[in-house]
Amino acid sequence: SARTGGADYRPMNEASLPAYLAGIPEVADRLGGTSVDWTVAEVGDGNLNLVFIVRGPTGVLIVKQALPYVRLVGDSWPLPLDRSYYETQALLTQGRHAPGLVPVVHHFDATMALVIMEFLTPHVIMRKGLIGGVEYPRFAATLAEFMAQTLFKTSDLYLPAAEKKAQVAVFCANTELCRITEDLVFTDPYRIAKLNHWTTPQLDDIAAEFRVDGPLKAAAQAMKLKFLSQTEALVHGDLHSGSIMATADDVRVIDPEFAFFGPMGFDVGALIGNLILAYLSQDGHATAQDPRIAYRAWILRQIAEVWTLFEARFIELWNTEGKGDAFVAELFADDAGRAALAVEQKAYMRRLFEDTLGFAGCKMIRRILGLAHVADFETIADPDVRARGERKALRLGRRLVVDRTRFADVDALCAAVVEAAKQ
Ligand code: SR1
Ligand code: MG
Repeated sequence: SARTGGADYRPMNEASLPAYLAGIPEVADRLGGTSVDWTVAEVGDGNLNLVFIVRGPTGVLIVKQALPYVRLVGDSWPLPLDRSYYETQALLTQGRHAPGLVPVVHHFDATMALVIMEFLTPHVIMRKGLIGGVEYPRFAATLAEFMAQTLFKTSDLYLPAAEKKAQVAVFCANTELCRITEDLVFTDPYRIAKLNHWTTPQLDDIAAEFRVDGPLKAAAQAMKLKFLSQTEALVHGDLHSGSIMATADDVRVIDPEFAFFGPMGFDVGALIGNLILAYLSQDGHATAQDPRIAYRAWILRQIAEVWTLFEARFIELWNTEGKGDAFVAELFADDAGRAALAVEQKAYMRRLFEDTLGFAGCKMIRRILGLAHVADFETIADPDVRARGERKALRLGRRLVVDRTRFADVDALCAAVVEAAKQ
């Protein structure tokens, strides 16, 4: 790797980490005591990295270290350690634009491809909460704010051209992580691929159908072209419910190792697509005591609110802080200019909404037919219930990708989710 690793890189373990951390004074100070007082637990359950919780007498920290391969698959799939650098850069940029909405970075070690950050407690991964039927009152407002701030303020609507180009340059070599998305999200689900799998033969027919579905394959590749070519803003790159940690009154976005300058709709679509997966999997988590009727309605409201609040905040930022080299503010200072700008803004948000739907559909399909699945469905023990939900998600995902320009608004999207669930 160009930015990380080297001869001294070694993967940490629970036994070796304390001695290493003792050599970083500001970290040792936060933990308090000495290394013998610290307890370490490796808790990583993601697809790529090691994650440790380190507890000391006066502090608790998260240590996240990149492995030189994909943890989910093993060392047969090498992966650059540089993702740790990109994650750190993204956390710092997001933290500047959306303070308090991402974990604070305390230390980055390029050689060890390791970042030490704030331990969030008593937060839980939101996907687990969605499976458990937990409502998060701050979710929609926080994610709308996070996306509006981070996407708007890394775009040409806010940044001077030279600064935007300099930032693009920082992230432009996160190519291997982008490559994972390019293959796993946009291509593999539509062909026979070694890593594809699904959890029941009940999906064999629909998987085969998708592999010969010309309109779907063309539309998914059109979304892939946007992903490849639109350098719109610094996107998180993996903004699903497993990248969010929440409590009743605090919501944070974690894990931006897939960050790069790409289409804004990729983040908004990932989020909404994963909310739809949560909605369509509720049959598998309902019980006689809790049929999840009210909870489904809550998820649906989050889909509508995330989009509505995001759209309103983005336009507000554009009107109040639109000082970038695109849509030079000076040109729109009079009444006629303001009216013309409002028309352009409406068209911009409409295009972003359509991108959001297309990316949401791609993300839903890949989580059922591709390599990396989601616990929302994987934890449903009954294969019939699971397959029924997954089929609904696949059918709706297809509709979002192929018919993304036909949805009038977010209410039409919500209506389609309700309709899909009934089928
Ligand atoms: C090989 S990595 C598989 C997936 O895990 C991450 O969370 C990303 O979504 C990636 O596509
Ligand atoms: Mg992740």
